[in-house]
Amino acid sequence: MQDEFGSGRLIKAPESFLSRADVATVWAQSKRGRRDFLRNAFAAAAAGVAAPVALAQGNPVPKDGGDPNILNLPAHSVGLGQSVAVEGYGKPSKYELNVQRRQSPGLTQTTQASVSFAPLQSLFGIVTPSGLHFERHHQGWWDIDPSKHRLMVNGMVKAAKVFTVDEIMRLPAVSRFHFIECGANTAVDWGNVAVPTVQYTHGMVSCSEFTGVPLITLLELAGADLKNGKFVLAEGADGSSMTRTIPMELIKSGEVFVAYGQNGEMLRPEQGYPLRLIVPGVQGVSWVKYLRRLEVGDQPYAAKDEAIHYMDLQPGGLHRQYTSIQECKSVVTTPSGGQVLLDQGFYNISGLAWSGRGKVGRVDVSVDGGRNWRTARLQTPVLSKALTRFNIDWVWDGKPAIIQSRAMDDTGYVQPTYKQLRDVRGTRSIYHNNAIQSWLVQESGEVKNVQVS
Ligand SMILES: Nc1nc2c(c(=O)[nH]1)N[C@H]1C(S)=C(S)[C@@H](COP(=O)(O)O)O[C@H]1N2
Ligand SMILES: [Mo]
Repeated sequence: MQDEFGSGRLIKAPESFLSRADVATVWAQSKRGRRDFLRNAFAAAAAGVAAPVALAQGNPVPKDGGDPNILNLPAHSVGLGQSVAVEGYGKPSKYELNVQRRQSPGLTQTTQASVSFAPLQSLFGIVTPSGLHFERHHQGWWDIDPSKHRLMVNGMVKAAKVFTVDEIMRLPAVSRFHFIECGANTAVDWGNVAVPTVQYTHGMVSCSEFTGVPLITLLELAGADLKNGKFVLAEGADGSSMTRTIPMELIKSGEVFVAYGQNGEMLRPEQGYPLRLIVPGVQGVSWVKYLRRLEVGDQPYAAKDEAIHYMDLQPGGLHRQYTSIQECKSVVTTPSGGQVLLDQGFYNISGLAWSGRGKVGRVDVSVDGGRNWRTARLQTPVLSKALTRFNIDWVWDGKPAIIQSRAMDDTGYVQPTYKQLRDVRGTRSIYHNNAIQSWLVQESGEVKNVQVS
């Protein structure tokens, strides 16, 4: 049961799944089977008859004469499995091949300067498996030799300092869970409904446990002027010359760090191996990958990725610049666009919420397009500037329903409706669309992306 868009685990059960009735039959047979097994074994021993032929191939006949596979167990329950470490680095089950990052056809002119979206509809909890982390490259990705890579700290410092990756890995480390969201996530839905699944509407967000060294430590080691230095320019080593200004206030908070680790192992090449900047709460573009230089300065740099791109168009020809924080946002991932509800009855509505300003405080869910709201359960852990998983019970009566989630963060900020957002920003914005998402459940059970103002 796979579909073109990989909308994930269809809620409709595939034929190959056991129904509840089947499960009950199997369970009853298994209990009866165990009794029969004992009875047969005793009878055979008493009568001294020949042992029955084994049912499963290659299954030795036990000496006591009992039927080794009277339960008619599948091969995997009676034979030998695979050897350990057949592959030194494991892979997901072959039944999960539909869980993939995906590109949006026609979105960009070249696949090097493009995006792949994370399959949010297929993920549980809050961590994005590294191989499914969304990708955004401006000039393609590289697998850089860490022994040759260097990170320089210069500008308003006592003496410019160059670090090797090994030197950085010897320093005191921190590990923290954070989400990264591209400022352009949900951008195609500004004007109207544009894409069918949550992978394409919201899949430019991911969450990992990152490990590395606080940026302030590196600045101190270089003797940076932390009084007059107000900004740091971060620069990447790929052809895009990705450069972003990071305010010193954020760095002094200790939250910004230079990472080499992701989910317990080294960063993936697509994520900036061997070094990337982690700027919690701030839009993805500031999380410079293949980080090679940090320059301390006393004013914002107005780099190309701040002066031309990543600005928000406003009505009347105005625009906003340096709007870096990803405001509070949420989305229901199940049920979501492209999925099909099997039949009426119980469903666990599940989704993700996040805020660039701190922790998620509350998530409300509506199944009637925003008329009535119920508060969802937040799944622990609820971490600052990390994805937060929410769940809520729902009994579907088979009638059309519009499912929405509305998150609130611990500053009290509430995720806006499309109308509220468009009143301020118009419809020509690209970045920073954090509006409430709506999924229409049709009578057929099919779920569609819709917009409710
Ligand atoms: N060096 C470098 N850093 C970069 C980019 C890039 O193209 N080159 N893309 C930026 C953008 S726009 C985003 S959204 C994030 C994407 O990170 P990811 O590919 O790990 O998801 O990296 C940012 N850092
Ligand atoms: Mo981005």
